[in-house]
Amino acid sequence: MSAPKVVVYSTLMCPYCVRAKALLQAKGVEFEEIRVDLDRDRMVEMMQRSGRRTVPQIFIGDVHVGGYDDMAALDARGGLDPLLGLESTLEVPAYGHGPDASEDGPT
Ligand SMILES: N[C@@H](CCC(=O)N[C@@H](CS)C(=O)NCC(=O)O)C(=O)O
Repeated sequence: MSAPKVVVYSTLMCPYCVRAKALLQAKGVEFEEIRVDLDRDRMVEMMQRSGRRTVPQIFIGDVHVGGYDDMAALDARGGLDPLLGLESTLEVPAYGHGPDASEDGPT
């Protein structure tokens, strides 16, 4: 599955933007950063797309995730990685499968 485009509308002096970018970077996700403090047209674009005026505003594909708090909450619910197209990191127990599982699995 191809990864959706991730866009972060941000400004320079913005702790929530720093946290949002750090979370995405920690997941190894590439994103486009749009500095709305440098470009008023992009600020207007952000407000029209999101209906909000605070930064950051994060979009994954066509989905408006919201700000940093929204993205962190989505991540805590396990909803962010699937939206980003990341592989699940859930470990699937091998009980009952394969040659070594017969003595280790639950009865
Ligand atoms: N809960 C929001 C808070 C965002 C926020 O307060 N951003 C500040 C900059 S770091 C902002 O846009 N302040 C301007 C305003 O409140 O109008 C989030 O997690 O993104």
